[in-house]
Amino acid sequence: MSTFKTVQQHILEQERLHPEATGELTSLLGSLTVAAKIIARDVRRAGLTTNVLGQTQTVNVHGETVMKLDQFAEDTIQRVMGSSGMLAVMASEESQDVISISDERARGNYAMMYDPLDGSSNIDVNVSIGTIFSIHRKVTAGDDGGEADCLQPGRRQVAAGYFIYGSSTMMVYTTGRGVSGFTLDPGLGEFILSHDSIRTPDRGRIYSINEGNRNQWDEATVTYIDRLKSPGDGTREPYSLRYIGSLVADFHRNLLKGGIFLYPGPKPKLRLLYEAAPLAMVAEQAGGAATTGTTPVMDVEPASLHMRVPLIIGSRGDVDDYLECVDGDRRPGPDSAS
Ligand code: AHM
Ligand code: MG
Repeated sequence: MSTFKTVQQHILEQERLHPEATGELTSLLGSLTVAAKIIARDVRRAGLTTNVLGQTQTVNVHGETVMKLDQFAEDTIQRVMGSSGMLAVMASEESQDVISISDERARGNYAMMYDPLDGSSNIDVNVSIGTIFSIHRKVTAGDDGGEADCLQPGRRQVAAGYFIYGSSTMMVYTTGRGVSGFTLDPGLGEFILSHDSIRTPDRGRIYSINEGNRNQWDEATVTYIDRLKSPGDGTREPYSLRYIGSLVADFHRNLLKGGIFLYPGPKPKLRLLYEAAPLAMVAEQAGGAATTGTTPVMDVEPASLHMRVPLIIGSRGDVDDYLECVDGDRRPGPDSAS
């Protein structure tokens, strides 16, 4: 008989593997599932309620128009996680500065970075979107956290993962001991273990990149993509292009099926703290890899909250092939903050 396990049971089990654990991380991740259930509920009803689809009048820190559902997800996470009692500070893709925990009694020992609703441009057209999260231990002294708690390299994450609001709602997360996936049972309102010990294939047959940006790619990327399309030596079939334009959805598909996602330099778009580092931890824990072209994403030192980096992530064999194409002189480096 197959085992039945809720995400809460699973998180508790993971905690027991860490003798020093205090239960705070378990509680934090538990609160996060509550926020995600609220977001999932409203994403499901998006076409039915008039106040959820469409744009707000606000432009975010990246110059992008904030969608109503973006704002709703941001408010939900701030509300639920701000009162969880487990966080010292938060930082969001949607907020210029760090988000303090206003209630002193609700302050904890972790910092959380998140992208409340990744793939916003797809919200109005019913395409999968997601929430990405990254959790670090607080490293500064004092009760309230600050920017220094957020500006830690991905290698120091204690947990990371994402929720995907797709044909079903899933949570995929890691605390550094492999990757597990849970599917939300809408009847029970619980995330149930559906993908135990996820391992990504060593190599895939899919590449995911915005081909419309070809004129802006660095040379290594042009060379690599051309090789995927026309392997030349006849030993391989050309790869298939699959690009949703929703990072969580593109990443999730490639994680399960194998393949590579690229948002390369010299004009990277994706943000280190909210997108690249957490997905890099998931990829590595599932046996895959993530690089900027010069550095493993997990080792990049964040220079600022909204720093962007090239992201090449997926099956290890495919990422290695990409790195072979990186010419020494033309390597794309992590972009400065933008
Ligand atoms: P967002 O966080 O504002 O939604 O932007 C990030 C999204 C990713 O989900 C996706 O991979 C990428 O932007 C797509 O960008 P583009 O439209 O340039 O291909
Ligand atoms: Mg995003």
